Order: sequence, then C-alpha cells, then structure tokens
Amino acid sequence: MPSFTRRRFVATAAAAALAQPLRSLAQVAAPAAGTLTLYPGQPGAAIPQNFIGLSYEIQELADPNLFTASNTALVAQFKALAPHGVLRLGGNTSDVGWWKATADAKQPPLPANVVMRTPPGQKSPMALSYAVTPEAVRNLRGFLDATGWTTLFGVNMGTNTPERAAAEAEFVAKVLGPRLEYFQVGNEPDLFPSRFRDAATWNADLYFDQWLAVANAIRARVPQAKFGLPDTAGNPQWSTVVSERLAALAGHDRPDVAAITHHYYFIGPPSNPNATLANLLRPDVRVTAVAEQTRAAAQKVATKYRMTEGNTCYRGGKPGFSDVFGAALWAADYALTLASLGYAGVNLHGGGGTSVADSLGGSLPGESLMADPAAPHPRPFYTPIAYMDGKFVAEPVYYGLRLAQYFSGATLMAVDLEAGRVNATAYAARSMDGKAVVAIINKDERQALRIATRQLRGGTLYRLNAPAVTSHEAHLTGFKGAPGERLSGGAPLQWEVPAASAAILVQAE
Ligand code: BDP
Repeated sequence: MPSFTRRRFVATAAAAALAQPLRSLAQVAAPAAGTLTLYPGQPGAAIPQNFIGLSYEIQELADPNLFTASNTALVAQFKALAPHGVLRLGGNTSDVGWWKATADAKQPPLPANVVMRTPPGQKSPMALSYAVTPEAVRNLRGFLDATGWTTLFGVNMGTNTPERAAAEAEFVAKVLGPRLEYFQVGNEPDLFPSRFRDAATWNADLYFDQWLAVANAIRARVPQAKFGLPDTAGNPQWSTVVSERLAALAGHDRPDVAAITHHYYFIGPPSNPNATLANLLRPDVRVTAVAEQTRAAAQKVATKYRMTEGNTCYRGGKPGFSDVFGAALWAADYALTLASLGYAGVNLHGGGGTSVADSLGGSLPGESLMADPAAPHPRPFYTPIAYMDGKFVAEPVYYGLRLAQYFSGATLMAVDLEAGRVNATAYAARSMDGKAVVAIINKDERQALRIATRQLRGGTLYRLNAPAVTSHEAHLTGFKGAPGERLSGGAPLQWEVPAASAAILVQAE
C-alpha cells in the first residue's frame, strides 16, 4: 500500500456542517465559494474497471427466467450501469438453498452441525428453502455474457455439507467459466446463531474451521477455485481472525482468497428513528474504521477487499429514505469513499421483493410504515433496479452508482476542497485516456457551491439532480438523455453545484 494519507483522496469540506438543521427550499442561500485543488503528482489507488456491482439474493435463481440472456430489459439496465460490473449472488437466502443436480433429486436432510432457530415473528428458514437447478446456472451464464458482467456466487454453508457444496461448485465453475470471479461460502456467518448455529460455541474460529472444510472440498473438485470471505454483516474482527488463520496455512494448504469481504448498511431496521435523510447525508465514521481493519486483514494475506452487500437501511429498506434522491447522493458518495479507501468494489443490494422478503423471514417491514402499502413502490425499498408495472426501473440509488461508475478504471488523484461549512465531498482521478475526472457531491440541502479551480481549462459537466432529496426520481445528464454541459475558458474554471446535487467534470481533450 502507498504511504499517502487517505484523506487526500476524499476531500470533505464540512467538518462543521454536521449538526446543521435542515431548512426549507425557500431558504436556500446564495452559492458559497468552493476552491478545488488537484494534486496530479500524487496518484492514489487504481480503481478496478469492475468496481461497481449489484447484489441480489441467490434465491432469485429459483426462477431461471430472471438472470437469462433473453431478459433483455434487465440486461439493458445492467449494461447501462456499467459495461463490466460484478453481480454478487448471496444474502440470507444463500444458506437455505439446495443444489438440485437432476430433475428427480430430492431435498437432502439437514446436516448434524445445524442448530435450527426461527427468529421471532419470522417464517422458519427451512420453510423458505428453494432449489438451484442446472438450468438456472446455464441461464446465468447467458445473462453474464449478454451484460459483460461477472459474478460472485454464494454457496450454502448454513445448512449444507462440504460434499454437496462441492458438487454444486463444480458445476457452477464449469458452466460460468471466466464469468465466475469467486465463491462466497456462507452469508453473514457472524449472525449464524440467530438461525443455524449454537450461540454458546459459535465464533470466528469455529466458522473458519467449517469454512475451510467446505473450501477444501470445493478445491478437490475445482482446483482453480477462488474464494471471498468472511462476508460478515460488518464485524471487522472476523476479518482479522480469518486473515490470521489463512496466514497460518502454508503453500497449497491455503485456499486462493480473491478478497476479504464484508457488508455495510448505513442503518436499520426501517423503524429506527435515526433513519433520516439528514443523518444519511452526514459522514459515517464507521466506514473508515471498518475499512482500516479490513484493509489490514487483506494485506496480511496479500489480497483485495470488497464491500459485497450493502445499502441504506437493512431489513429491506425504508420508504421515503431508501427509495428517494437523498439515497442517490449517499450511494454516489459511499461508492467513491470506498474507492478512496482502496476497496476493489462495491455491491449494493436489491433485486425482487419476494426474494428479499424471504431473506427476512417472509416480509418487508418497511411496508408497514407506508400510509398506503398498496401504493406502487419499489420492493425492496433500497433496490437499485425495481420491478414495477412489468418494467425494470432504475431507482435513485442506481443513478448514484452510475455517477460513481465514471471513476471505474481511473487512478485516484489527491484533492482538496475548501468550502467552509458546506457539507460536500470531492474526488478526483485520472481516467484511462489521461483526462482528469472530478466529482463534487454537495450533500448540503440548503447551500449551493460555486467551485473554482485553476488547474483545469475546460471540460464536460454531468449533473445528478432531482427536485428535492425526498423526490422519488433522479436525473443524470449524459446518461440516456440530456448531453453534458461544455465548460471552457475561465482562469479559474468555475461551475456551480446546487444544494443537494452532484456533478462530474470530465476534462476536455
Ligand atoms: C442482510 C442479508 C440480506 C437481507 C438484508 C436486509 O444478507 O439477505 O436482505 O440484510 O436486511 O443482512 O435487508
């Protein structure tokens, strides 16, 4: 890892803005001056071309007609988000699925190490089990070929045996070929005591023992298999334990680990009174703290680290919070924050309402917070791509990720933004074709920013905006619609970033 300090790669203007109250649009103030300084001589991390990703419940494979090349509407949404993204298939449902290798195969009995529990108010995990078939895996290959994406494939660890896991993995590796990045064995094992393991004995070491048994069974059949782990709900201590255990395995005894992985939800559940847009748009110190421990774990075994499942609000998201424009600004800022912290990628969770409800024991609790639960709404609320009225619809969060996609393949550049008390962040990078790319995310709901920089002479400006942070819409110029604005001349070059909006400047030739 380079020796530069991280904060130069995300310039946060607003240490003092944290406690400012929200004001109405009528009180939006005149633009504040923001001075942007780029440090082209201080390059940072290279952001992988497959940085942007989505996460779906792997239970979606129970319907082989979702991830299939002939689902052209969904293929188009994936391609428009990123030409080379990563589809992560996992979630709580990955630990109750079973591999149905042949049409007449029967669901196997539970293995001996399972201590089955049903969280209060939920359906039993086994009532929600489902089969993954060869047809679904073949169709998935077609979908990945059609989109240009690859996948992280979730293998059941909660209610599975190493032998059955290996039989499935062998088929998956053969069919997906180069479209398979790595296997994720077990979803959020740190939470297993609530459903599959005895809380009195379960810990990171016992998890690793059981994980290794599965990984080794897979390697016996798929010698080139790669893995991402521990895919925890967020407890970074597990990554530390896992990296120490891996480091103690010599040579061929150590499975090929492609990434240390974890999840991140800003808040939850939907009933949490702190799940407000004002809180969502403030910096979250937990992101940096978890990143530091995760990076240290990854470095110990010379691998990457990825945030493989996350979003605004766990347990399916919250109406008026997860499905509005404020969540788009959050998604853009969060994805670029992870890039600035050296992550290999980000996968925001979503998909279909049935599979996410099943991942939560049968319902989406956010629906009980709606004045009219029958009104059309994205299910789950946080999904980047919703299925509504027979169409796959890009939600606000999708547009936030799409803005961050401008940085995929680019190399970060140190940056400073002086903007007083305005709650804004700035990121800069050099794209593969040598152009500077700058993102300003103005998360301040009342203060517009007038950015000035002496280091750029001109460029194209793309804007992410909506009528209000509470709007159920998002607009991104340069994307399927209005072209970007040409900026030129000025020394300094100046552009305005209105309150609660974001802008990307791509340097001219
Ligand atoms: C995560 C689970 C996922 C859920 C999500 C949620 O991995 O299956 O859908 O939380 O609570 O913990 O929304």
